Amino acid sequence: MMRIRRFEAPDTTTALAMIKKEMGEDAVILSTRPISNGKNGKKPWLEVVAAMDSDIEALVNMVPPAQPQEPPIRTYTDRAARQPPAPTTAMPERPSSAPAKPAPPIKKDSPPSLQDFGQALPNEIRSEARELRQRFSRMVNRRNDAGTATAKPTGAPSSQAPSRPNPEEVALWREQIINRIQVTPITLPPDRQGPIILALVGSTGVGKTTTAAKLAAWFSLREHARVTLISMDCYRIGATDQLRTYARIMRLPCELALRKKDLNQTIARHAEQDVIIIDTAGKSPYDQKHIAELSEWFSGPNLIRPLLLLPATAKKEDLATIIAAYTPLKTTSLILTKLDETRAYAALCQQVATGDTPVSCVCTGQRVPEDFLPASRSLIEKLFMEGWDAAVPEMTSLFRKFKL
Ligand SMILES: Nc1nc2c(ncn2[C@@H]2O[C@H](COP(=O)(O)OP(=O)(O)OP(=O)(O)O)[C@@H](O)[C@H]2O)c(=O)[nH]1
Ligand SMILES: [Mg+2]
Repeated sequence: MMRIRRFEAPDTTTALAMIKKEMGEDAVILSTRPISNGKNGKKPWLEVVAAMDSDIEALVNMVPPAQPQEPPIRTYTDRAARQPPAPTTAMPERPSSAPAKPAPPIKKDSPPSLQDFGQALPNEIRSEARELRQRFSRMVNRRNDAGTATAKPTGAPSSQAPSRPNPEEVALWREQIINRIQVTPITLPPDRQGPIILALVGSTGVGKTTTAAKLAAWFSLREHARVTLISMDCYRIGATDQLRTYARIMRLPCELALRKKDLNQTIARHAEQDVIIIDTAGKSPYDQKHIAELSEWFSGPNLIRPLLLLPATAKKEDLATIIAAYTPLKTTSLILTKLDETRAYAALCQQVATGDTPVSCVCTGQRVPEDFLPASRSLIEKLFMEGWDAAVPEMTSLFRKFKL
């Protein structure tokens, strides 16, 4: 019986369907690689090597003593795909019913083989095999669900489609995602009673202090508002000096508040201001204690609006983690930073569109105050639909309009 099988298909969906049909739900994918790059009018083609979980365990438990020097476990999938050495295992060029050829006997001085490190590390390989199988079945389930998910935008690529979605479909899908993004630039309500208080929160190094200075400049220079800066960052050496330096250049008051009591007293002292901007310490989104502490500090008599900074350079999973981690703070809006440091906005766009929190500002570089703009729908659309280069003229004209 064939155990490790090689499949060729025009795309992953078709390959997965073939594997599922021929090998069942327990099959795991050992490797995938393109075997034609689609150049010269040729359609791209894919080679997928798959195996049964039980076969991997059989390979592991079979055969001779371990070599003293073992290669790292991570090479397992590559090696398994290239040289399956088990006597009962063969890998045909194409799926076929031909009988399996026995593998050549292993020489004593031959390099370490699959069996060797399988012998030494069976548990690790078993757990990797299990993980691969779970990933495979998650992939299959996701594709099966895609067609029935009601939350998906209409026109989304269907799981049933035998080939890749065409560019028009993708553009339509992207447009529908972008349309879901809420955009609400921060403004000063004319009928406000007391200052609006904005607290910048987010992971380490996302641009909180720089954006605090940009926001202060925006309100002070553009809106002619009275602005106070407060630093609550006693965590990093020099953090307060960084904000103080910006404040000194802009001739704005800057205070330090290290506890909830200090914060409320400082806010009370600056009650005649139009805007108070609080800079907080950056911590890991997994630091729940820090987020609970912020939540506690911001509760109380003053309405403090937490603004969550999301860097365009973060991975999709990390953005989702950050958004989820800061949910207890009830963030009122999002500030997108470091948009200039990448040209790939799909992850950010998707994550921002997933929630209801509006985008209020965008940061496009390190310069204070220049590289900052209040969010506008047309800018967000341009950037996420057409990319950085297409959005630059729009940004330039907005900078000119705001005369920063
Ligand atoms: N390219 C680029 N760099 C930025 C942007 N915003 C901030 N930076 C840079 O990112 C670095 C970190 O910025 P900070 O403002 O200190 O970040 P932070 O979130 O206050 O950092 P911590 O307080 O340490 O958590 C600095 O070098 C900034 O100049 C941006 O929009 N684009
Ligand atoms: Mg900072």
